[in-house]
Amino acid sequence: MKIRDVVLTPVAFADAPLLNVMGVHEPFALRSVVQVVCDDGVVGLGESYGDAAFLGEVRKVLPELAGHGIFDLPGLKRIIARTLAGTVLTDEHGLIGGFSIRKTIASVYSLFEVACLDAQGQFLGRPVADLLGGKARDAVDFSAYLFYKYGAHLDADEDSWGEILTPEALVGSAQRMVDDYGFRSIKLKGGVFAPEQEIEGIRALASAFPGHPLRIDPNAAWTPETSIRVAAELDGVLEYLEDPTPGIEGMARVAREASMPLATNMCVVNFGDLEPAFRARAIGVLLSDHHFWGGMRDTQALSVACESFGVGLSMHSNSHLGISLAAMVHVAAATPHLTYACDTHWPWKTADVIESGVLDFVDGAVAVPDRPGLGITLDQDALARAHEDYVRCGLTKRDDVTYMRKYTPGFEPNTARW
Ligand code: GKR
Ligand code: MG
Repeated sequence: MKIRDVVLTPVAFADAPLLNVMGVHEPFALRSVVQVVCDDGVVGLGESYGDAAFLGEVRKVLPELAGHGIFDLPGLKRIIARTLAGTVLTDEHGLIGGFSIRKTIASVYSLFEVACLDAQGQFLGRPVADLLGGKARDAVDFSAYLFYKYGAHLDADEDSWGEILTPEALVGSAQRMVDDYGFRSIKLKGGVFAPEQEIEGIRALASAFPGHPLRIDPNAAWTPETSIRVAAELDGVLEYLEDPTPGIEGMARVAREASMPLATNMCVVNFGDLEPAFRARAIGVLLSDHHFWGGMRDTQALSVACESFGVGLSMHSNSHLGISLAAMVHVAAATPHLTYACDTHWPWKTADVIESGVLDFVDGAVAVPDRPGLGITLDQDALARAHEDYVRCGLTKRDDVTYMRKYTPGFEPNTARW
């Protein structure tokens, strides 16, 4: 089973004007889709970032892959490491931590690892979760991912969610997500308003949804002092407090005072960060993400490291489509030490590139597809439409800051600003 060809398709899909510490989501989110075509006609699928810098790295690797065996994943990693030697990929949205050669290689490798595992599974007639050691659970729990948001994009009509800027509107959006998907855990993306206002939002959610575990993630918008104060005010209310402040040292300072565990997808973003973070007892929960932690098997390795040091595991999300969701579900299912419901941006999108009906949410969870590979089918017409949207929208990178300045001239993103 060798790779005959790899087709890379940049795509865009409509996104809502969701607010975060860096600004506001643009009208389209960018992704990349790869089809790894094998010599017997099997096609493995992968999905990842779609910004020009990432696509540029992926394109360097493409000519090196023809003839490579899909079961030789260490060899695949060597090809990618050799081809990308010296490159440090930087995203500009600043929401998933620092940059390194290791993270660049891990991100590009992950895209192809997922596609090769999908192809392996189709060849063997087994779901990817089986190739990863088997299911530790039949369905994977996800959280309701709430955002403050504007009612409409610039020059556009109001979307179906409307404006979400008040505690009442937050509760309304949570109700819609809980009704439509059955989520239990609820996460609020913070770092948008002064902490007092966001505390009020969390309190409103706590009284509207008793018994639902709650989290807030301001993407390091607060100083350690503010974070300690917020942690005290939300004592007994949060299941975890995600990235309140920048850096391992700052997080460790907050962790010493906070009653709830601190979680991160910003200050621990590759294996080299584990030792300093664990030594400093900076975090109680790590948000894994196969897209930048080196794929599905390295995510499992990460989970073992976390378990060994008494650290819980959750899962980070960025705006994504169905291929990524399928990969998230398979790896989450095959990772015994996964201690919290995973994040997903799923409810915010209105289109996809895969055929529907496989990844449905029931009681907040997605059942692991039992078909071979990832268990999903690419919809070629939908892929073509998403590629046309990519070309038409003209975006080449995620830039929440510049878009925010069109709503609020002079807006300056700044972590630890409160
Ligand atoms: O979609 O705006 C967003 C999120 O803020 C995302 O970019 C983050 O990476 O969800 C992420 C997080 O947990 O930090
Ligand atoms: Mg986060």
